[in-house]
Amino acid sequence: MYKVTLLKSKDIVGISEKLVQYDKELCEKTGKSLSGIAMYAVSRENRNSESYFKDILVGVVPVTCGNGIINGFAETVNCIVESIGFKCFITKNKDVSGLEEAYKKKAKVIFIADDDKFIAINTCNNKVAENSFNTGRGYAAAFDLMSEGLKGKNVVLMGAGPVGFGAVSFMIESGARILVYDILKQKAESLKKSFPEVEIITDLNRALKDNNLIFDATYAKNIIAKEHIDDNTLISAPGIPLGLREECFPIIKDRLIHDVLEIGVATMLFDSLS
Ligand code: 2YC
Repeated sequence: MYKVTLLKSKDIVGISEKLVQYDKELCEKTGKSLSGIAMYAVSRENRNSESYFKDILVGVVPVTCGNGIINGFAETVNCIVESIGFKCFITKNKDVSGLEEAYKKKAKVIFIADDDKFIAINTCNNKVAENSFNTGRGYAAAFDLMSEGLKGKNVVLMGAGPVGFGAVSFMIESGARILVYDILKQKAESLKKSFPEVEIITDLNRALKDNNLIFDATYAKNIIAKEHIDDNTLISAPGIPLGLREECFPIIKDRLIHDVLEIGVATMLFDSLS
Protein backbone atom coordinates (compact mmCIF):
# COMPACT_ATOMS: atom_id res chain seq x y z
CA MET A 1 0.00 0.00 0.00
CA TYR A 2 1.37 3.43 -0.97
CA LYS A 3 1.73 6.02 1.76
CA VAL A 4 -1.13 8.50 1.36
CA THR A 5 -0.74 11.99 2.80
CA LEU A 6 -3.31 12.26 5.56
CA LEU A 7 -5.05 15.61 5.52
CA LYS A 8 -5.40 17.50 8.76
CA SER A 9 -8.47 19.52 9.65
CA LYS A 10 -6.41 22.71 9.28
CA ASP A 11 -5.66 21.79 5.63
CA ILE A 12 -9.38 21.62 4.93
CA VAL A 13 -10.75 24.61 6.83
CA GLY A 14 -12.00 27.36 4.51
CA ILE A 15 -12.14 25.31 1.30
CA SER A 16 -15.95 25.23 1.18
CA GLU A 17 -16.20 29.01 1.65
CA LYS A 18 -13.69 29.62 -1.15
CA LEU A 19 -15.14 27.27 -3.80
CA VAL A 20 -16.70 30.06 -5.89
CA GLN A 21 -13.46 32.06 -5.89
CA TYR A 22 -11.40 28.90 -6.62
CA ASP A 23 -13.63 28.13 -9.60
CA LYS A 24 -12.97 31.63 -10.97
CA GLU A 25 -9.22 31.11 -10.45
CA LEU A 26 -9.35 27.81 -12.37
CA CYS A 27 -11.23 29.50 -15.21
CA GLU A 28 -8.56 32.20 -15.42
CA LYS A 29 -5.70 29.68 -15.43
CA THR A 30 -7.20 26.94 -17.59
CA GLY A 31 -10.22 28.40 -19.38
CA LYS A 32 -12.48 25.83 -17.69
CA SER A 33 -14.35 25.54 -14.39
CA LEU A 34 -13.76 22.77 -11.84
CA SER A 35 -16.51 20.64 -13.41
CA GLY A 36 -15.20 21.42 -16.93
CA ILE A 37 -11.70 20.26 -15.96
CA ALA A 38 -13.04 17.08 -14.35
CA MET A 39 -15.20 16.24 -17.37
CA TYR A 40 -12.25 16.91 -19.67
CA ALA A 41 -10.05 14.62 -17.52
CA VAL A 42 -12.53 11.75 -17.74
CA SER A 43 -13.92 11.98 -21.24
CA ARG A 44 -12.51 15.12 -22.88
CA GLU A 45 -16.13 16.09 -23.46
CA ASN A 46 -17.93 19.19 -22.40
CA ARG A 47 -21.41 18.42 -21.08
CA ASN A 48 -23.27 21.08 -19.19
CA SER A 49 -23.26 19.50 -15.74
CA GLU A 50 -26.43 21.21 -14.52
CA SER A 51 -28.86 19.50 -16.91
CA TYR A 52 -26.96 16.25 -17.32
CA PHE A 53 -26.38 15.48 -13.62
CA LYS A 54 -28.78 17.63 -11.64
CA ASP A 55 -30.92 14.74 -10.39
CA ILE A 56 -28.04 12.46 -9.40
CA LEU A 57 -27.89 11.94 -5.62
CA VAL A 58 -24.46 11.60 -3.99
CA GLY A 59 -23.82 10.36 -0.43
CA VAL A 60 -20.72 10.93 1.73
CA VAL A 61 -20.03 8.43 4.54
CA PRO A 62 -17.75 9.48 7.44
CA VAL A 63 -15.40 6.68 8.51
CA THR A 64 -13.95 6.40 12.04
CA CYS A 65 -11.25 3.70 11.61
CA GLY A 66 -7.49 4.35 11.73
CA ASN A 67 -6.74 8.01 12.49
CA GLY A 68 -10.47 8.53 12.57
CA ILE A 69 -12.72 11.23 11.25
CA ILE A 70 -10.98 14.34 9.91
CA ASN A 71 -13.07 17.32 10.99
CA GLY A 72 -14.47 18.99 7.91
CA PHE A 73 -13.51 16.23 5.45
CA ALA A 74 -17.02 14.89 4.75
CA GLU A 75 -18.47 18.43 4.83
CA THR A 76 -15.88 19.65 2.32
CA VAL A 77 -16.45 16.70 -0.04
CA ASN A 78 -20.19 17.42 0.23
CA CYS A 79 -19.68 21.11 -0.65
CA ILE A 80 -17.38 20.35 -3.59
CA VAL A 81 -19.93 17.89 -5.03
CA GLU A 82 -22.79 20.40 -4.61
CA SER A 83 -20.68 23.20 -6.13
CA ILE A 84 -20.49 21.27 -9.43
CA GLY A 85 -24.24 20.83 -9.67
CA PHE A 86 -25.08 17.57 -7.87
CA LYS A 87 -27.40 16.87 -4.96
CA CYS A 88 -25.38 15.57 -1.99
CA PHE A 89 -25.81 14.52 1.64
CA ILE A 90 -23.60 13.33 4.49
CA THR A 91 -24.96 10.22 6.20
CA LYS A 92 -25.99 10.69 9.83
CA ASN A 93 -24.42 7.34 10.62
CA LYS A 94 -20.75 6.48 10.23
CA ASP A 95 -18.89 3.44 8.92
CA VAL A 96 -21.02 0.44 7.88
CA SER A 97 -24.23 1.98 9.25
CA GLY A 98 -23.47 5.03 7.14
CA LEU A 99 -22.94 2.86 4.07
CA GLU A 100 -26.29 1.16 4.77
CA GLU A 101 -27.97 4.56 5.15
CA ALA A 102 -26.50 5.82 1.86
CA TYR A 103 -27.78 2.76 -0.02
CA LYS A 104 -31.21 3.00 1.62
CA LYS A 105 -31.41 6.68 0.65
CA LYS A 106 -30.67 5.60 -2.94
CA ALA A 107 -27.42 7.48 -3.40
CA LYS A 108 -26.20 6.83 -6.97
CA VAL A 109 -22.60 7.56 -5.95
CA ILE A 110 -21.13 7.04 -2.46
CA PHE A 111 -17.89 8.75 -1.34
CA ILE A 112 -16.05 6.96 1.47
CA ALA A 113 -12.47 7.19 2.78
CA ASP A 114 -10.27 5.48 5.34
CA ASP A 115 -6.57 6.29 5.91
CA ASP A 116 -5.41 4.33 2.88
CA LYS A 117 -8.12 4.65 0.26
CA PHE A 118 -10.62 7.30 -0.81
CA ILE A 119 -13.16 6.02 -3.33
CA ALA A 120 -16.44 6.90 -5.04
CA ILE A 121 -18.74 3.92 -5.66
CA ASN A 122 -21.37 4.00 -8.41
CA THR A 123 -24.17 1.97 -6.81
CA CYS A 124 -25.83 1.28 -10.18
CA ASN A 125 -22.94 -0.31 -12.08
CA ASN A 126 -20.39 -0.92 -9.29
CA LYS A 127 -17.82 1.32 -10.99
CA VAL A 128 -15.27 2.42 -8.36
CA ALA A 129 -13.37 5.69 -8.86
CA GLU A 130 -10.20 6.03 -6.76
CA ASN A 131 -8.86 9.38 -5.50
CA SER A 132 -5.13 9.16 -6.29
CA PHE A 133 -5.49 8.01 -9.91
CA ASN A 134 -8.25 10.53 -10.60
CA THR A 135 -6.39 13.36 -8.85
CA GLY A 136 -3.47 12.68 -11.20
CA ARG A 137 -5.76 12.73 -14.25
CA GLY A 138 -7.62 15.84 -13.13
CA TYR A 139 -4.40 17.79 -12.54
CA ALA A 140 -2.97 16.58 -15.85
CA ALA A 141 -6.13 17.75 -17.64
CA ALA A 142 -5.84 21.17 -15.95
CA PHE A 143 -2.15 21.25 -16.94
CA ASP A 144 -2.98 20.42 -20.57
CA LEU A 145 -5.45 23.31 -20.60
CA MET A 146 -3.17 25.79 -18.78
CA SER A 147 -0.26 24.99 -21.14
CA GLU A 148 -2.58 25.31 -24.16
CA GLY A 149 -1.79 21.69 -25.08
CA LEU A 150 0.98 19.39 -23.85
CA LYS A 151 1.44 17.76 -27.28
CA GLY A 152 5.13 17.49 -28.12
CA LYS A 153 6.20 19.29 -24.94
CA ASN A 154 8.53 18.03 -22.20
CA VAL A 155 6.99 17.60 -18.75
CA VAL A 156 9.13 16.91 -15.67
CA LEU A 157 7.05 14.57 -13.52
CA MET A 158 8.22 14.24 -9.92
CA GLY A 159 6.71 11.24 -8.15
CA ALA A 160 5.88 7.87 -9.76
CA GLY A 161 3.22 6.83 -7.24
CA PRO A 162 -0.54 6.42 -7.86
CA VAL A 163 -1.07 10.18 -8.48
CA GLY A 164 1.84 10.28 -10.94
CA PHE A 165 0.45 7.16 -12.62
CA GLY A 166 -2.93 8.83 -13.20
CA ALA A 167 -1.21 11.95 -14.49
CA VAL A 168 0.94 10.00 -16.98
CA SER A 169 -2.11 8.12 -18.28
CA PHE A 170 -3.63 11.47 -19.32
CA MET A 171 -0.45 13.26 -20.44
CA ILE A 172 0.64 10.40 -22.71
CA GLU A 173 -2.78 10.61 -24.37
CA SER A 174 -2.11 14.35 -24.83
CA GLY A 175 1.19 13.59 -26.58
CA ALA A 176 3.51 15.02 -23.91
CA ARG A 177 7.10 13.81 -23.51
CA ILE A 178 7.35 12.71 -19.86
CA LEU A 179 10.63 12.94 -17.94
CA VAL A 180 9.91 11.02 -14.73
CA TYR A 181 11.91 11.31 -11.52
CA ASP A 182 11.30 9.38 -8.32
CA ILE A 183 13.63 9.27 -5.33
CA LEU A 184 13.06 5.47 -5.39
CA LYS A 185 14.33 4.50 -8.86
CA GLN A 186 12.35 1.25 -8.83
CA LYS A 187 9.11 3.26 -8.68
CA ALA A 188 10.11 5.17 -11.82
CA GLU A 189 11.01 1.84 -13.43
CA SER A 190 7.64 0.28 -12.59
CA LEU A 191 5.88 3.32 -14.06
CA LYS A 192 7.96 2.85 -17.23
CA LYS A 193 6.75 -0.78 -17.39
CA SER A 194 3.18 0.55 -17.74
CA PHE A 195 4.13 3.52 -19.93
CA PRO A 196 7.26 2.65 -21.96
CA GLU A 197 7.18 6.10 -23.59
CA VAL A 198 8.29 7.84 -20.39
CA GLU A 199 11.96 8.70 -19.93
CA ILE A 200 13.50 8.15 -16.47
CA ILE A 201 15.74 10.98 -15.28
CA THR A 202 18.16 10.98 -12.36
CA ASP A 203 19.40 14.59 -12.37
CA LEU A 204 16.27 16.38 -11.14
CA ASN A 205 18.02 19.70 -10.64
CA ARG A 206 19.14 19.76 -14.25
CA ALA A 207 15.70 18.75 -15.53
CA LEU A 208 13.93 21.42 -13.45
CA LYS A 209 16.30 24.10 -14.75
CA ASP A 210 16.00 22.99 -18.38
CA ASN A 211 12.22 22.53 -18.54
CA ASN A 212 9.25 24.82 -18.00
CA LEU A 213 6.48 22.30 -17.35
CA ILE A 214 6.64 20.75 -13.87
CA PHE A 215 4.22 18.24 -12.38
CA ASP A 216 4.67 17.68 -8.63
CA ALA A 217 3.08 14.38 -7.62
CA THR A 218 5.23 13.90 -4.50
CA TYR A 219 4.70 14.58 -0.83
CA ALA A 220 8.19 16.09 -0.61
CA LYS A 221 8.60 19.64 0.69
CA ASN A 222 10.78 22.37 -0.79
CA ILE A 223 12.01 20.50 -3.86
CA ILE A 224 11.23 23.33 -6.27
CA ALA A 225 13.35 26.42 -5.64
CA LYS A 226 13.65 29.85 -7.25
CA GLU A 227 16.51 28.78 -9.51
CA HIS A 228 14.19 26.18 -11.07
CA ILE A 229 11.51 28.56 -12.23
CA ASP A 230 11.26 31.55 -14.58
CA ASP A 231 8.51 33.55 -16.30
CA ASN A 232 7.57 30.62 -18.55
CA THR A 233 7.30 27.95 -15.87
CA LEU A 234 3.93 26.27 -15.32
CA ILE A 235 3.38 23.98 -12.33
CA SER A 236 0.62 21.47 -11.66
CA ALA A 237 0.99 20.22 -8.09
CA PRO A 238 -1.47 17.73 -6.57
CA GLY A 239 1.23 16.66 -4.12
CA ILE A 240 0.53 17.45 -0.46
CA PRO A 241 2.35 19.26 1.05
CA LEU A 242 3.11 21.54 -1.92
CA GLY A 243 6.73 21.02 -3.00
CA LEU A 244 7.50 24.71 -3.66
CA ARG A 245 9.81 26.81 -1.50
CA GLU A 246 8.09 29.93 -0.10
CA GLU A 247 10.38 32.16 -2.23
CA CYS A 248 8.67 30.81 -5.39
CA PHE A 249 5.11 31.86 -4.61
CA PRO A 250 5.25 35.52 -5.72
CA ILE A 251 6.82 34.44 -9.03
CA ILE A 252 4.64 31.45 -9.90
CA LYS A 253 1.26 32.04 -8.19
CA ASP A 254 -0.75 32.71 -11.40
CA ARG A 255 0.81 29.72 -13.16
CA LEU A 256 0.42 27.13 -10.37
CA ILE A 257 -2.44 24.69 -9.88
CA HIS A 258 -2.71 23.29 -6.35
CA ASP A 259 -5.53 22.35 -3.98
CA VAL A 260 -6.03 19.58 -1.41
CA LEU A 261 -9.35 18.00 -2.44
CA GLU A 262 -11.29 19.90 -5.12
CA ILE A 263 -9.87 18.63 -8.42
CA GLY A 264 -9.53 15.05 -7.11
CA VAL A 265 -13.11 14.87 -5.81
CA ALA A 266 -14.64 16.42 -8.95
CA THR A 267 -12.70 14.05 -11.23
CA MET A 268 -13.59 10.99 -9.11
CA LEU A 269 -17.26 11.90 -9.39
CA PHE A 270 -17.26 12.18 -13.20
CA ASP A 271 -15.12 9.05 -13.44
CA SER A 272 -17.62 7.07 -11.30
CA LEU A 273 -20.39 8.23 -13.68
CA SER A 274 -18.48 7.69 -16.92
O1 2YC B 1 -13.41 11.80 7.94
C1 2YC B 1 -13.27 10.66 7.45
O2 2YC B 1 -14.20 9.97 7.00
C2 2YC B 1 -11.86 10.10 7.35
N1 2YC B 1 -11.88 8.64 7.48
C3 2YC B 1 -11.26 10.55 6.01
C4 2YC B 1 -9.80 10.09 5.88
C5 2YC B 1 -9.20 10.64 4.59
C6 2YC B 1 -7.73 10.23 4.54
N2 2YC B 1 -7.14 10.57 3.27
C7 2YC B 1 -6.56 11.76 3.07
O3 2YC B 1 -6.49 12.61 3.92
C8 2YC B 1 -6.00 11.99 1.70
C9 2YC B 1 -6.65 13.13 0.99
C10 2YC B 1 -5.59 13.99 0.39
C11 2YC B 1 -7.43 12.52 -0.12
C12 2YC B 1 -6.92 11.19 -0.21
N3 2YC B 1 -6.18 10.91 0.82
